[in-house]
Amino acid sequence: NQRRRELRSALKQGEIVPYYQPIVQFPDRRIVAMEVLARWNHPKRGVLEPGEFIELAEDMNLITPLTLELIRQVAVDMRTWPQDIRVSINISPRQLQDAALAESVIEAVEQVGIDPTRIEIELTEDSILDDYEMAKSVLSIFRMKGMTLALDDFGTGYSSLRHLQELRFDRIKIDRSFVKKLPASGESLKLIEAIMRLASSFGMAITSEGIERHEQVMLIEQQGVSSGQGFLFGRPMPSGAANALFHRQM
Ligand code: G
Ligand code: G
Ligand code: G
Ligand code: NA
Ligand code: MN
Repeated sequence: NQRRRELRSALKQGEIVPYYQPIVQFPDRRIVAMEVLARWNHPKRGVLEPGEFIELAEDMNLITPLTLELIRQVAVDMRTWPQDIRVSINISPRQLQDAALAESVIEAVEQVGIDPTRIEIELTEDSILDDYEMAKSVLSIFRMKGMTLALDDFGTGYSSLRHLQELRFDRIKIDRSFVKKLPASGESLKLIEAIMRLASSFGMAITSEGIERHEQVMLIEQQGVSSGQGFLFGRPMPSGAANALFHRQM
């Protein structure tokens, strides 16, 4: 149908672009990384969010070409960023079920010359469940290249503690639903505390998503969370705005 044709041509025309959301470290709130979030610069409908096209791209087997296209653009953008800034890239469940797809991501990274240790791969809990053994081996391919692994939206999915330990994630990203209820909710704070203890006993860092208020930062910092992301620090922005941000920080 028409949506499919449009998406296919959008990818060819360079209408799919990376937006960047800052990730800051605590306590100094310096930007240490950017999460890459896909956007569709639609000629008629304006800037479309992933909810409108990622699933379609998955259905059409276009998610890997889309990821590779983003990586190419990210590589160009990173050339003008400070050397120590890292990026976080989202990978779909389907991309974890096929070793060839992981290899092609790695190939793209090598081709464009990004240092793989500057890349973190973000995946959701559910993405490891379809074929756990396959997911495990695909993740080890990324790890061998020096990329780090983050478990996204933690606390909302179904992964078991055994998976968490076996897959050796470098980082857990606390889902924004936990942070949203702070500072009012003591229950949310307890959950964050528990996740924090779990992560540190497994040697994983924690990044909190969805930070919108200063009061939330203070509570989260007290828990020992090492970095955070949210509208308080910056919304997802196009590459020009990201560049300007680094210019100010330097
Ligand atoms: O960008 P937004 O802020 O609306 O992101 C919504 C969701 O879309 C995120 O949770 C993220 O997991 C997903 N997403 C964004 N960009 C990509 C991408 O390049 N690949 C995949 N697989 N998912 C993405
Ligand atoms: O939080 P941790 O101590 O693991 O951070 C290790 C390094 O990774 C930091 O020096 C910083 O450069 C980077 N970092 C911190 N948080 C994030 C994050 O959420 N995503 C990515 N890609 N890198 C991060
Ligand atoms: O799901 P994933 O963690 O990959 O998500 C990034 C999504 O979260 C994007 O859609 C982004 O716009 C959104 N997001 C990032 N920071 C905030 C925030 O502080 N508040 C809310 N409500 N959404 C946020
Ligand atoms: Na994500
Ligand atoms: Mn994320």
